[in-house]
Amino acid sequence: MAFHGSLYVLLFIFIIQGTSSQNCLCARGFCDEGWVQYRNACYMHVKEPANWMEAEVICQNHNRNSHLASIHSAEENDFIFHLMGKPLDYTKGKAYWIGAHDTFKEGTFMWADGSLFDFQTFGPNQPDGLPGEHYLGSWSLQNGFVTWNDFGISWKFPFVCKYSMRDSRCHSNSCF
Ligand SMILES: [Ca+2]
Repeated sequence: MAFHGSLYVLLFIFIIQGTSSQNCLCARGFCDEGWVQYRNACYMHVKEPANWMEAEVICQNHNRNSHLASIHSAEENDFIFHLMGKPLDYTKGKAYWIGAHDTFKEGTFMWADGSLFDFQTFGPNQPDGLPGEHYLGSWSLQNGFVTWNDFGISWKFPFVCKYSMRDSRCHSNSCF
């Protein structure tokens, strides 16, 4: 029995370690319920498809500091790709909106949350700025990383919301 007890303890430790190191996309961390923490921000995968503008409004309604997600590194881009379930075929709606647009000046993209547009990972020949294509979403894999495309607003995709914990009011036990 003692042997079995030890085995169960070992199994339990293994599961805990496996959860923290491999499946950490489900970690709420310090985020509000329904959100997943990555570094100092919280993310939410919204599965119901919407056009870009509808998606941005829905993100703002979830949390007062939330917008469609801005992305500032290849690592963050990869995290979101996994959070979204690695969707790849946008022709079947299997893509997702992120928070950039160039509606003010063609070719000059801005993040909806006001952060600096300091990282980009467009696919080949994108953004092509076809008429009405002002909104960024995921597009295709290149060398194992998902790239972006500028889409027209009429596409309906799932989307990812984000809020920075630095911008949030601290609740009990929910800030550093
Ligand atoms: Ca395009």
